[in-house]
Amino acid sequence: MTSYTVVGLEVTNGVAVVTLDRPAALNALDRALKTELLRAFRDVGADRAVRAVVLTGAGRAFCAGQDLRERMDPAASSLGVEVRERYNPLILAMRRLEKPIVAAVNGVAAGAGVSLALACDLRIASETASFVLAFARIGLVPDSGVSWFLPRLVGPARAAELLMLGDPVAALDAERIGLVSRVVAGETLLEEATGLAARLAANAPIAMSLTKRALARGQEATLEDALEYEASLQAIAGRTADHAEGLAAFSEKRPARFRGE
Ligand code: T3D
Repeated sequence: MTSYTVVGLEVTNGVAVVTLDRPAALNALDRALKTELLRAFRDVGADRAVRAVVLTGAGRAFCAGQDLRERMDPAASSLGVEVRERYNPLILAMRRLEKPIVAAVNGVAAGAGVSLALACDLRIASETASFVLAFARIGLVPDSGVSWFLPRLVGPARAAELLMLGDPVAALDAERIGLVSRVVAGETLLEEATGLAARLAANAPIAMSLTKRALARGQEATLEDALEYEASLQAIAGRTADHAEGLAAFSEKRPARFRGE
């Protein structure tokens, strides 16, 4: 794997922990962080030893969104360029990563920081986490996929309220409205997230990857299309050695040992 300056990347037992590491700026996304984060997702995608990923932030925040100091630099690229060339590829890389990603939201997530959390497959948060759809507060519109992810998670009316008012959503409220699936004590967040990722890593990798595709397609498809797509993916999964291993483990009453084949 390549080296990083503002991203931490550690792989243990099939789980990669990717850490946004600019704590003094609440892990705000400057050019370097966006570039390294994209590279990190490409690196973990290419590493066969990695079977699940945890995304978290260093220090007291998850991610404060776009680095506003960088945005105020007169030499900063225009917003349209920045979103198209930096944010969109990052969000797509996360969605297309053929491995599950767990967001461990350790503190405040704002603006595009919320987008990063929403682009993950599962989200757990510490009691101190909060979500601020900060775009309207600074005269901007939702970007980095928020307008796509948020209504699907919390419903269109609540999404409109969160995006238009920008009020912070505390962790327990985020759990209540379906923004995160679980809230845990801050001290145990990383352990809980890596534990969850370890369970995902122990599953059959091809089935996990195809499940991610099925869920993505299901957001858009008609029932007929979704049924057909499921059938085509099941045909692929059914031919894997891991499916044979799953059946063998069932009949031998032992845990399956999936190898990604
Ligand atoms: O390219 C583009 O612009 C397009 C993309 C846009 C997508 C977006 O993400 S738009 C949304 C950008 N983010 C925000 O508007 C959030 C701004 N930050 C805040 O509202 C607050 O900082 C938080 C609610 C996140 C946290 O509040 P609090 O009170 O816990 O912390 P704080 O004191 O405000 O911040 C602590 C430090 O982090 C502070 O630095 P200092 O004074 O100690 O040197 C603050 O300036 C810095 N910081 C916080 N957020 C950002 C940031 N620095 C740069 N960029 C930030 N986004």
